[in-house]
Amino acid sequence: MTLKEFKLDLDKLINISDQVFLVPHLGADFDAISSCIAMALIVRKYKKPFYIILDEEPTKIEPGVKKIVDDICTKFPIINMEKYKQLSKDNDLLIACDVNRDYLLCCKDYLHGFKNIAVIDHHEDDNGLKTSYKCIDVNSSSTAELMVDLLCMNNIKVDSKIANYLLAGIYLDTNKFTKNVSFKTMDINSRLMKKGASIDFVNELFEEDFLSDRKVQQLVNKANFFTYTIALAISSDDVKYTKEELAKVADYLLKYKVDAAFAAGFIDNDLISISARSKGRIDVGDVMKKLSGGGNVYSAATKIGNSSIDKVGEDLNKILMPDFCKNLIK
Ligand SMILES: [Mn+2]
Repeated sequence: MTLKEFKLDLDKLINISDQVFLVPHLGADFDAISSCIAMALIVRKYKKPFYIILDEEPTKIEPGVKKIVDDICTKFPIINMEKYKQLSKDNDLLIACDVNRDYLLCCKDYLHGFKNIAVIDHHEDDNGLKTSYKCIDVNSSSTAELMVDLLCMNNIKVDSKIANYLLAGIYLDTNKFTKNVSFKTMDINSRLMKKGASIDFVNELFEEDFLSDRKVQQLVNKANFFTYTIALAISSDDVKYTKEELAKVADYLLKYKVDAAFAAGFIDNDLISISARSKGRIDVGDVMKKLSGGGNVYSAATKIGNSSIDKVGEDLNKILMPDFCKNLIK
């Protein structure tokens, strides 16, 4: 549905609900958290109780996101799942921001407890969240971009802080305005900057941790440009990465003359993750689907349990190898 239709539905849904819960995807990033905050501003207009559910260990939250959370927690109620279970009633509305897959929600086992569910997102719809109240725009750079429009439709003005958070969301999902950027994105950026958002502030949120960045660059060094258009970085068995670090490796590799980049490494004992990025000519979402993951043309990922790095590298190689090469090898 269009954003306008979604706004009308949201009007109705918030009005008929007793309380509203807002939830970002697991491993909340700038786009997800800023979208929740913007949505909270909209819900607040209706004078309904609302809560942002963030069920993550403080140490596991991305440092920049943690800064935002620490900053807003006095103004916006942020709760964990324990608290949600105490607060939950019959007539609750859940709004999922920057996510449309049930397994990416901390409340995935409690979805039956919500009277209604609404979704605003820019990721490909995989119908994981069963609801007809969905606004999914895969052409939008980010959910933050959609939220700025939705705030405007609701006549809600944001202060410079929240404008900065939304700009950080767009900055992240466009890999610093290098992909997925349309004139619309730039228009929204300009509107946020008019409200006081600044790239300096956003850059500070993006400051890298030295050790983590060294790890990222070490894996970048291992990248193998095994065809003319694809870069593939496979980590060794003894280093553990975060999903975000693998995403940074893939993002970084896109600066070279490649169409797509993949980074694979352990993110936990017995759990390997692959992060995939593309400039648009190769559909990495399609590639990741073949390894039970998902995503869109530009950005995708998967997790693989009980395997080895070598095996994952081989599988990925097989999928990526052009068919005429496969025939030669046979
Ligand atoms: Mn996003």
